Amino acid sequence: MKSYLTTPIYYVNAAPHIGHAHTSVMADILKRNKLARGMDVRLSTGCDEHGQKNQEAAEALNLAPQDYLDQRAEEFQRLFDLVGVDYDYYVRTTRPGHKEAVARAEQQLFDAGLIVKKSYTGKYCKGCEQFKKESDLTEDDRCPEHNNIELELIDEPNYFFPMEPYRQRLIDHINANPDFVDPPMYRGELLKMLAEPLEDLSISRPKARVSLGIELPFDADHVTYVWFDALLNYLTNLEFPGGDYQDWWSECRHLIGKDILKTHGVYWPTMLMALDLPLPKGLVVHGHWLGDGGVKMSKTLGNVVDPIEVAEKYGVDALRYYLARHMRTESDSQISAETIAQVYSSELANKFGNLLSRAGKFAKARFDGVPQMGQLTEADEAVRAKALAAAQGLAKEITLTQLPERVAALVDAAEELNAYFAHSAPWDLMKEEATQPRAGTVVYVALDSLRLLFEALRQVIPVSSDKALAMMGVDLPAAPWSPALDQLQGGAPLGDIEVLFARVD
Ligand code: ME8
Repeated sequence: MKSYLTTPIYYVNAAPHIGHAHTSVMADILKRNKLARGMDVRLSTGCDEHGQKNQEAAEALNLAPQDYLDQRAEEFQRLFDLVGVDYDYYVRTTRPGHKEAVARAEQQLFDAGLIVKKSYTGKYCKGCEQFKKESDLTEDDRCPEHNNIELELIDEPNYFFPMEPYRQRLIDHINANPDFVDPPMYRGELLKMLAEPLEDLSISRPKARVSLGIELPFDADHVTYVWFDALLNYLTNLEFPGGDYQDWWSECRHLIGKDILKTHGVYWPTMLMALDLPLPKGLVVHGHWLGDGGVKMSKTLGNVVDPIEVAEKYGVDALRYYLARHMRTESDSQISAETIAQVYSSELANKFGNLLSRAGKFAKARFDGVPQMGQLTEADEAVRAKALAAAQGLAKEITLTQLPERVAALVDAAEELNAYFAHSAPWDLMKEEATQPRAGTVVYVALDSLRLLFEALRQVIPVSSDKALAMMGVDLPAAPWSPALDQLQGGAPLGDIEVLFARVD
């Protein structure tokens, strides 16, 4: 079975931040979950390179636009590589193949009379790269997403794509496909947006004002750079309209932050309908990370979390783990370097790392490898069952909404294993010959259950999990993965037991 996951393509007018790392890491985790279930998966992430914001950012640095874009695209790619995003497509909208496909799609709509030219007066938010209706604005006439940006009053000829003709069809589609938007809260929001007639979508700017875009094939004085360009990346990655794009397109889900629900839930489906193309399977929406104090991160407030800094200080897996464990899809969540460090130490180091180190070193020193498992007690069976059930939570399909609770179940199981190990005190049992086999059983149960938890954690923190499995001397599980107990072999050697999650001050 195929699956095609996409992330937004990010504006490159500034350095990548935690939000960009977030959606791409989440897509990566969903990809690993699908791979573990034996699916064939493709993942796209990358950059939205055109537009006014990017053009102005290049000008501010006195750089030629292409040089600026090349630098930023590399910087974003370095971040995705650093945080372990296993992407199949790294999108750059300046890629010639993308630009040609966008121009072809525009020509198709223009020829069908679905794009019209008219002069437009309105307020434009550079942050969103969108015109705003009065009803979109805050009381003091600002964009709710970009309070710090002055809206521009624009009066110029633009080409427009009228969306209203597709509104009812889209409502019907959403009603007929309950999982078109996940979680359902955003489905309600989307239907609310569709309750009123839809405006015409501006798809071009005069080249004289903004040059960083794709020239309209039917009017060389105008460029497209707005959503019409960006959204089509999801298709052009697949070499649309050629190749086997249909096989993947029919299995596409877009991961997005709640800020771009309208563009993905209204603009994009209406564009696809006009182009006579099927809609994606669905939208997977998440909330936003807020900085310390529950407010938007900003340099002035000093509450910005830099993903690269965090990854360098605490390790990539500290960051990935925190994102997976603490993001909520239906509300915003807070993040700070301090809370990442706390969770790293209280969960990754103290629960998973600690048990691996204690049980692993004990097994090596006293049993010269994996001990033999003897008769199981009720307590043994209970911790084993808990570990198995927690691992099974990641062998099933996960949604973004479920991810934090599935990870929490692994932590609970690890906590119980730690308590079991401490309470069973195998070091005491080793003192009498008669109870030594029992000590072996305890160590076996702890290690084998922990192995299961790390097999599950491979989807979230692949690098550390694979290291842990190597320390336990086991092969990485093959796909499709089906979690099972008793995969450690009594008498088998263990690898070197090293510190998995080093302490950080
Ligand atoms: O909107 N918390 O690009 P963008 C969580 N180019 N996620 C966040 C976040 C936060 N605080 N801030 C940003 C654009 N994100 C367009 C998209 S797609 C065809 C074109 C993530 O750079 C989240 O996924 O503003 C959000 O939707 C996206 O970055 C916006 O990125």
